[in-house]
Amino acid sequence: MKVNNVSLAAVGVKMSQYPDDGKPEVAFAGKSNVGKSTLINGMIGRRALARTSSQPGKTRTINFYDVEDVLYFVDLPGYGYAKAPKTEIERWGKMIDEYLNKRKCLMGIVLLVDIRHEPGENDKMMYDWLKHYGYDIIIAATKKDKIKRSQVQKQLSVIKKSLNLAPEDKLIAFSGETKEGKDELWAEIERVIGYEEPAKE
Ligand SMILES: Nc1nc2c(ncn2[C@@H]2O[C@H](COP(=O)(O)OP(=O)(O)OP(=O)(O)O)[C@@H](O)[C@H]2O)c(=O)[nH]1
Ligand SMILES: [Mg+2]
Repeated sequence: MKVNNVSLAAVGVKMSQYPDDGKPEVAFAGKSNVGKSTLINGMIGRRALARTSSQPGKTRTINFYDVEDVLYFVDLPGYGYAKAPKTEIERWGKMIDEYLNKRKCLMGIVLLVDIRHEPGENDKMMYDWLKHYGYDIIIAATKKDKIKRSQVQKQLSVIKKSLNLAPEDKLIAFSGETKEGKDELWAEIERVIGYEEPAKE
């Protein structure tokens, strides 16, 4: 998709605050600091529309980005930020749970994992849970620029094995620095929402 127009359409913590125009949406989930907001910026070609930080726990609300009036990109707060107060972790859990459980126009999830590490227990739980609910899942292995090219295939195999990916799940390496993986990821997102490029005049 050629992206020219993106805007932050809604910020919320409960269902009544989320957009209700029925446009399809794709959500970005993953551990705190894995690079969700960075990946969203890369996909829409904006340097800093989604706020990022080197400190985990940056995104605390559910943020809806309207992309070309075609779909929403949904930036979720990351899980597994141990330093957050317990009450906040609980609130976070409920918010994500409700969103993933009840959101009718949610067509697919991009689950981000760090290409350098074997996925953790939280990643496995999230994957199994998403699978259980029957979502289309795309795994994005982020921070590709942080490892040697010769290590990429090996790390992808580790991730595939560790999450026990199903044959239909797509696994794509991505870098927020070089934007490698962007076109492949866009193709998958378009497939998930059933988007077809408008015919040229
Ligand atoms: N080198 C490199 N750094 C990255 C990449 N993706 C993210 N980062 C860095 O990792 C840090 C966290 O990125 P964010 O995009 O804020 O992570 P997040 O998943 O949105 O984090 P939360 O909002 O806390 O859940 C920032 O310092 C980013 O610059 C990447 O592909 N390559
Ligand atoms: Mg974020």
